[in-house]
Amino acid sequence: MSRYDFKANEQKWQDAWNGARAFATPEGLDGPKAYVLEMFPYPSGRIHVGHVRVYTLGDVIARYKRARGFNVLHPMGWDAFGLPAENAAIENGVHPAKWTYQNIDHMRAQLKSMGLSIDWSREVTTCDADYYRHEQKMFLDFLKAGLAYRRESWVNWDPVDHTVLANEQVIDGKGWRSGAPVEKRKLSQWFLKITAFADELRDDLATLERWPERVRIMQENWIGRSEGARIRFRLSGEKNALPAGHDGNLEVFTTRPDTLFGAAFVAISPNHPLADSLAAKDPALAAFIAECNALGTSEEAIEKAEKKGVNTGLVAAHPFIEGHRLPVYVANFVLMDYGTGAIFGCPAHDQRDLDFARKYGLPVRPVVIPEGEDAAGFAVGNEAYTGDGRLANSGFLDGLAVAEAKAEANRRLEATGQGKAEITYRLRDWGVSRQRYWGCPIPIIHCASCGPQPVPDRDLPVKLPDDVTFDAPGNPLARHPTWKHVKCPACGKDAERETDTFDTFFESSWYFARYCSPASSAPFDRKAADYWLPVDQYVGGIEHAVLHLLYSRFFTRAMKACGYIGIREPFDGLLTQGMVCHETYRDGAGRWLYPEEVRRESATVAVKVSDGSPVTLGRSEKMSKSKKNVVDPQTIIDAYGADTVRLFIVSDSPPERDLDWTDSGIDGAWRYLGRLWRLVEDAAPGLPAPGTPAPASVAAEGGSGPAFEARRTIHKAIKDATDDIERLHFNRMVARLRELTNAVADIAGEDDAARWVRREGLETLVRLAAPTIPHIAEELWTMLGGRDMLVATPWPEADARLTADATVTVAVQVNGKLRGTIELPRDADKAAAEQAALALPAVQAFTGGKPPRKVIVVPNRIVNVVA
Ligand code: ANZ
Ligand code: ZN
Repeated sequence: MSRYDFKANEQKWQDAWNGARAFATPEGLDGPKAYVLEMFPYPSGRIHVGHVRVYTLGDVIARYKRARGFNVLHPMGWDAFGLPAENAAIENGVHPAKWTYQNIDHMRAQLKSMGLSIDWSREVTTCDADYYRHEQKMFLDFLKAGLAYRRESWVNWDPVDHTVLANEQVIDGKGWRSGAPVEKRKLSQWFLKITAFADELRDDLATLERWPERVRIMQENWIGRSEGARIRFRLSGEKNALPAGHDGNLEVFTTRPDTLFGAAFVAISPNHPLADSLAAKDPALAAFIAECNALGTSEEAIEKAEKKGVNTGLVAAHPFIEGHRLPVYVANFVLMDYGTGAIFGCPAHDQRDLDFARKYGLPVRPVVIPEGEDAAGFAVGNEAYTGDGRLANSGFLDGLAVAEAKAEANRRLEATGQGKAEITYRLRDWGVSRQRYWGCPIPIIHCASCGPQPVPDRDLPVKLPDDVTFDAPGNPLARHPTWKHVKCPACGKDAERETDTFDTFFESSWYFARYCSPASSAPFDRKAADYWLPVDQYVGGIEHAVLHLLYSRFFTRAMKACGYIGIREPFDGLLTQGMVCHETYRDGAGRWLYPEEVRRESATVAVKVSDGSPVTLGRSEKMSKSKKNVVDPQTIIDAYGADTVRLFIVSDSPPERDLDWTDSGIDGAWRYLGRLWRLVEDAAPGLPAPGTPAPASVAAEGGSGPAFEARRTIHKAIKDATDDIERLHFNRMVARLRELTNAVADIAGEDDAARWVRREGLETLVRLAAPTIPHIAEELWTMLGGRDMLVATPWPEADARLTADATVTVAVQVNGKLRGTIELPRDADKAAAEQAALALPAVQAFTGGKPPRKVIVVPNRIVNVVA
C-alpha cells in the first residue's frame, strides 16, 4: 500500500488546474453567477492562521458553486496602503513600495500553496496607480455631487511625530509611538457625506437577510438614530457678559424633552464656538478647555473621565417656566460633533447629569415617577432613574406617560417657536484625510486666490512620488522639495497640492467592484459590474462589522448617485468567521512560551522542550503575538499539506464560531486523509468500470437488500451535505463525510451489486469532499477512473427516490397524552397504523384490550386513541 505523498500530489494538481485555467472567470455575462469574495489581506509579510481560515471558507463555497454550474468570480488582491509600510520604512530604511511588493510576492506564493480556486489574473493591488487613479476620479465626482466636502475638524495631534492619530492610536492620552501627550487640534480635512444616507443605511439593513443578525445590530447602533427635539434656549449674561455679537440663542439636542421641568443646568462642549469666545476673556475657562483637549477625541476616554465643568457666568431661560434661569456650564462630557454640541442637564434622569449635579451642588428634581411610586415620596439618590413612568412636578405635563409627555413637550416647543422635534444620528461624516505618505493622494490643488481646486481629469492620476525620505517626523509628501508645487488649474498662478492622502478604508470601499473588470480603463466596466454585483457571498472577520462594511455600503450608494453603478447594497450574503484560538503556555518564571517550545506529556502535563522543566497550561485564547500562542500556518502546510489544514479548519467548529487550533485536530485531519486514500486505493482495482449501469437489485426503483440500503445512505449523504454547505454549516458537512466514509467502508461482499454501490459510494465521497480537500480528491478521482478533472465535474445529485426515509416514527397518544412511539413504513395506511398503535402495551394498559371509542390517524405523524 502506498503512502499518500501530499507534497507531490498538491503540486501536481495545482499545476494541472493552472494549466487548464480551471479557475478563470467565465467571460460571457449571462447565466447564473456566484461572486464569492473574502476580505482581501493587508500584505503584512506572511499569512497568518486567520487568513488561512477565511480563504479556506471562501474557497469551499467557490468550489462548490462552480460544481453547481454557476459562473464563479473568485478573485484576490491586496489592501496595500497603510501605516505598517511606513513604519518599516522608518525602522529599516526600506521604501514602503518595496516592502509592500515583496510582501505581496511572498504572501501570494503562500496563498497559492493552499490550493485556492482563485482567478489570479484579476489580482488588484490598491497601491498601484492603475487602481487608485479611479478613486481619485470618484472622489472628484463625489465632490461635484455634494457627497464630499472640506471642513475644519478636531483631531488627535501627536506633537512629536507631527501627525494625526486615530483614536485607537491614543493610549491613555498619549501617542502610541511617541508616548507624548496628545493634543487636540483643528485641521481642515476632507469628509465624505455618509450621513446623507444615514436613514437608508439603517433602513436597508432589514433587506440584508443573509447577514448575521449581530452585524446588522452593530451597524444599527453605530448609525444610532435618536428621536428627540432641538430646543432653543435664550441666553443672557449674569456674572459674565455674552460675547459681543452673540445673538443669545443656544440650541440643544435632547431625546428627553419630557424631562424639561427637571432641568438643572445647560452645558456646552469645550469645543463649542461659544466656549471659544468666552475663553478669550476667561483664563480659568481657557485652562479647563486645554485640559479637556488633552483627553483626546475618543468617545471612550470622554465617557470614562470624571464629569467636570466650569460655570460660564451666563444663564439660560427655561422654555416653559417663566422667570426660571439655568446656569450655563462648559462641561467635559458634551461632545461637539453630536447633536448641537450643547445639552440641558436633567440630573434625576440621566447619570452623567446626576454625577455632574452632585459635584456642583445643583438641584436634583425627579419629574418621571415610576409606576406604583408617589411623587411626594420618590427621590433619586446616586443612581439616575431612566425608566418609564408618569410625569410629575411638570406643569402641563403632569400625569402624562413618558411617550405622551415627549409629544406634548414638542408640541408646546413648536407652538411657542422655541424648538421642534428632530431626529439625530450618532453616525458622523467620514473624515478621509490622513497626513501620511503611503496612501492615495487626494487630487486637490490649493490656490491662494481660487481656493481648493480639483485636479483636472487630464492630470489624473496624481501619483505618489517615489523619492521621499523618512528621516524627519511628519508627512514626507509635505516636505518633498518639488512634488507639491504646481500651477493652479483655474488661474495658473503658483499653487500647492494637497499633501494629505486618503484613509485606507477608501480603497477597500470599492475593490469588490474593480474585480469585475480589473483591466478596465474606467473604475469598472458597467456591464460586468451589473452582472457580477452584488457579491453573493462575502466572508471576513467580525472586526470589520462596522467600518469597512458600512463604508462599502456608503460607497456603493455614492457610486450609484454618480452614475457608476445600479445597486445600493454591495454584499448580498455575509459570513463573519470567528477567531482562531490556541492554548497558552508559561514557564516557571511566568514567561509566555511558543507552542513549539512546549512538549505535551499528557492532557494536563507539559514541559519545556529545551530543558524538560514544567510548563503551566493556560486556557485557549485568540492567537496573539504578545502571548506567543501563535502557530505559523506555513509550517503546518509544509508538514501536512494544504488539504489537512483546510480539512481541520472546516471541520473543527461552525465557521462563525471561534476555532481552537490544536495539534490533535491537525492530526485527526491528517489521519482522515490517510484513511480515505487507503479506502480508495484498496477498492479501486475491484470496482466495475465507470459508468456501468446499476444492477437491478440496487436500482432506485425496486432495489432491496443491504447494498441497496447502502445506496440510500449515499444519497441521503448527498442531500444532507448539500443542505449543510448551502447553509454554510461546513463542520456538519464534514461530519457527514466521515459518516459516509464509514458506511462505504462497511459495504460488504464482492457481488456485482456490492461492487457497483461501492463505486457509487467512493465517487460520491470524493466529489463531496472536493471543495474542502481538493488536491487529494482530484487524485482519488483519477484513481477511480474519472475522465474530467474533478474541478470540471458537476456536484452529485441526490436521487429523490433514495433519499426519502423508508420508515417514520409515529407518536402514539391516548386521550391526547403521549404514551409511546411506533416505527411504520412511510405512508402506511390508516388501518396498519391503528393496529400497530393498539398493540402497544402502554396503550393496552388504558384500553384493557377493549376496542377504543375512536382512533384518529395523522399519517406519518400521530395516532391518537380516544379510550
Ligand atoms: C436632556 C436629557 C434628560 C437627556 C434626560 C437624557 C436624559 P442619545 O440617546 O445617544 O441620542 N446629549 C445630546 N447631545 C450631546 C452631546 N453633544 N454630548 C453629550 N451628550 C449629549 O443621547 C441623547 C442625549 O444625550 C440627549 O438627551 C442629551 O441629554 C445628551 F433625563 O437631554 B438628554
Ligand atoms: Zn487659482
